Amino acid sequence: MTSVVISGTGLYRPPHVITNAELVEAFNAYAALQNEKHAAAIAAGERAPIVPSSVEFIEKASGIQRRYVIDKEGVLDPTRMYPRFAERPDDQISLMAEIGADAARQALAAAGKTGAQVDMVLCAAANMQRAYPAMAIEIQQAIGAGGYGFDMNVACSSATFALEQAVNAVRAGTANCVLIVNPEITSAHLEWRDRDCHFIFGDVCTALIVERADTATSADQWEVLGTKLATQFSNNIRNNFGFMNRSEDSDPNARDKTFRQEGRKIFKEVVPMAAAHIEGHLASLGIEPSAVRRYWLHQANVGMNHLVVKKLVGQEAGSDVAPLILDEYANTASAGSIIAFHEHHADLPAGSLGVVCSFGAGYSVGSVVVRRK
Ligand code: CO8
Repeated sequence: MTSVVISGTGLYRPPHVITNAELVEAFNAYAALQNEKHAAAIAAGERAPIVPSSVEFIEKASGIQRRYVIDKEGVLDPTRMYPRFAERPDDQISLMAEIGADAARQALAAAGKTGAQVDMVLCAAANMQRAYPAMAIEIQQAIGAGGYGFDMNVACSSATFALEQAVNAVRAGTANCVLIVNPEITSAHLEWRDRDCHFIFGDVCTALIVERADTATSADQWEVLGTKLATQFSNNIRNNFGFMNRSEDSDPNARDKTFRQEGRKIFKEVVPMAAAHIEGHLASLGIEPSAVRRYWLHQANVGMNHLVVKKLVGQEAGSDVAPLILDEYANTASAGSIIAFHEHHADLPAGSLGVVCSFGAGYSVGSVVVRRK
């Protein structure tokens, strides 16, 4: 079987940071404005007041300290509470493709490849800017790649699901060098006016180069030993935004047209699902969970990651075993586990085993077992 490696990674980090203190200040200003506007209805008991948010809650419940965003001003404007992006003409590169191409160029440089050597581009993310033409094809053009490209969406598991498609394509000989990008502009589909989830997400874009081991020249190669994907239907993470909204005569600004979740239920259901998935995948490869040097896990909640690793290795594992990037980046949907891999793999010696694992909406779980060459 053709040996396949991850030979380069890239990371686009947006220019603006929002701290929890700034976020809570904006949310509480929004709440005060709304409560003032609806004071009569609130006094009459017809409407519940908006309860303020708190930095302490956010840090204790999630582990998130701050997040990067492409536009800060719109998000923190209490009369707006979502980012402001200028509409671009059709002859200008789209925002998703622009940050995708930026991360892609970094991954190409790390892998020692040119855009022209890429023959498959996967744009894998939790939301797409438009239906068509595919952002992947726009990125293909921007970097001068050949072959073909397409967009794919498996929410927070988009990157690991794309990794399996890339590995299979290289093994089957339908591609030699695959670029995966995960442009996650979560700020555009997060409901910043909802206290239960306004702190959760951040913007970012990651990129990976996946290629035949016999063509790879990078000093930093990770052989893919196996990939395993699973899905199981759940309504606990949902977004009803879609192309049929107009025909349904539904309100485009209704709460269900942005991200919403049942955070407690997800926590309870997804932790055992992810741990069992990883354990089963490792067992199929004859690997004990304790033999894995590093777990690069999906970054949604610090407690979730601690519990997944504890179920696997039977003890509290520190950040050396399962690095956290959540404190700095928040949840970046499909990019989270890839940021963890990008930032925390260089110190490991040849032969080290690692697992990249995502879990999220669908539900979906994807794991990729790798070994440093
Ligand atoms: N400030 C102060 N208090 C608050 C706040 C706040 N901001 N929010 C809630 N509270 C209060 C609640 O009102 C509640 O009060 P009470 O006990 O009086 O009723 C109390 O705090 C506890 O609330 P919760 O039970 O909701 O709090 P939790 O401890 O469960 O923490 C979390 C909430 C952090 C959301 C936690 O449940 C969690 O992280 N769960 C897992 C979430 C997760 O993994 N989600 C995955 C979603 S992402 C994904 O898969 C990708 C989707 C596609 C991307 C979309 C991009 C936009």
